[in-house]
Formats: sequence, structure tokens, C-alpha cells
Amino acid sequence: MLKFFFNGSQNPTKVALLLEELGLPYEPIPIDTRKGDQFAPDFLALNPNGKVPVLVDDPDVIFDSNLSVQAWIGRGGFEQTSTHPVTPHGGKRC
Ligand SMILES: N[C@@H](CCC(=O)N[C@@H](CS)C(=O)NCC(=O)O)C(=O)O
Repeated sequence: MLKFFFNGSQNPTKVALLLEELGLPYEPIPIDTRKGDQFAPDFLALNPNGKVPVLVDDPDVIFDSNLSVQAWIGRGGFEQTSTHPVTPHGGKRC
């Protein structure tokens, strides 16, 4: 299942709207950026920029809200991001 790391700000909200509109099942995982949760090592391993949103479709990780929307609108999921670097886990990171 998709994992969606978010807070209540505009960039994560774009992705939340996408997920809801497409009816995709996902696990919402709140990140409290006011407390600095975005700098926890586990989170930085997903997004070295320390920002939300992050969408994980294991093993693929995507951490730009606009690219998330573009990838899914292409109906190819993360396959649309194949020009981006591959993660150590074999997935694509963008
Ligand atoms: N280009 C990124 C920007 C992400 C971004 O700026 N996220 C903000 C929330 S809207 C954030 O995580 N801020 C926390 C911080 O900078 O510490 C995107 O569109 O997803």
C-alpha cells in the first residue's frame, strides 16, 4: 500500500487531493514539521531535503508534490519517473 507522509500545508494537500480523487488506498503518516520530525534519520532516508510530502510505493519514493501529481496523471504511476535516479533499494527516487 502507498505510504503518504504529510502535514497540513499546501504541497502535501495537493497530493492528498490526488490520492482521494483517484480513490487510491494509502496509509497516511503525519509528520510534525513544527517539532522537526522531518529531520529524523528515518525520514531523511526517504527525503534528504527534509520536506513533506513523501509518497512511497515500495520500493519507489517520490518527494515532490507536483511530480507526484504528474506521475499519477500519466496513469503509469512511478514508471513515469524513470529518468530519475534509482534508490539503493532498487526503486526510483525523485
Ligand atoms: N518542491 C516540494 C516542496 C516541499 C515543501 O516545501 N514542503 C514544506 C511544506 S509545504 C515542508 O516540508 N516544510 C518543512 C521544512 O522546510 O522544514 C514539493 O512541491 O513537494
